[in-house]
Amino acid sequence: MLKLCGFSASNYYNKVKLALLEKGVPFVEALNWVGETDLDSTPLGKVPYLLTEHGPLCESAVIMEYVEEAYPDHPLMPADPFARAKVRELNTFLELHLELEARKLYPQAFFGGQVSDGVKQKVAAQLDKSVAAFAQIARFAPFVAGEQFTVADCAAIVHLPLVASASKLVLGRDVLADVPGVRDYLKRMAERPQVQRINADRKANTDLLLARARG
Ligand SMILES: N[C@@H](CCC(=O)N[C@@H](CS)C(=O)NCC(=O)O)C(=O)O
Repeated sequence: MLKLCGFSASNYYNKVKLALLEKGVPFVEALNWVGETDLDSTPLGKVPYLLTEHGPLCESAVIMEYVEEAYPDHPLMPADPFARAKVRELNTFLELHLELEARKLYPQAFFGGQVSDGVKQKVAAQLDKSVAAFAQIARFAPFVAGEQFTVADCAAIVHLPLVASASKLVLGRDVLADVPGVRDYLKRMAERPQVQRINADRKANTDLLLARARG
């Protein structure tokens, strides 16, 4: 049985967990906080990582591809090569250009730290560009890449709320507020039972994380 390691407050962990739930792939979870990971399985100490019958895998994009190939039922990728590429394109925008940029704000947004004014200015400028570009390619019709629920939805559902809240908390404005369709999309996705499970686990695990941080 697959074992997903990490913690449910992590958006990258939740992206993989959502894919497993949506596909109906059986798995168990192991709670491993940052700093308590098995470095033979995840050499950079990042979560999530996945223990398979063949050995460990880390990096969520790689794990997503493995799960998709090893468990082809309930596909989260279109069959057509070009449509598959468009899903990967959206995924890259979501992770490289939006989430990784917004992540620079997380220390102040969520962990009681401070981000310098210089960093804030640079992140704001980059996010404005990236959000406009993302808005150009996102479909929300009804899913982020079009008619099919895909791996890009797994990414959008976990990353977009963080981009919105981190920017609102640190920059004073939600950089996604003017993207047409995004709010309704997230509301629609939040009605999916699998997303409800992710969100309930995330809230419970975030309480634990904050209690640990307080000592
Ligand atoms: N590129 C990695 C990013 C995962 C990641 O950044 N996870 C965070 C938790 S949300 C983490 O483990 N942070 C600890 C660290 O970077 O040392 C992936 O896609 O799996």
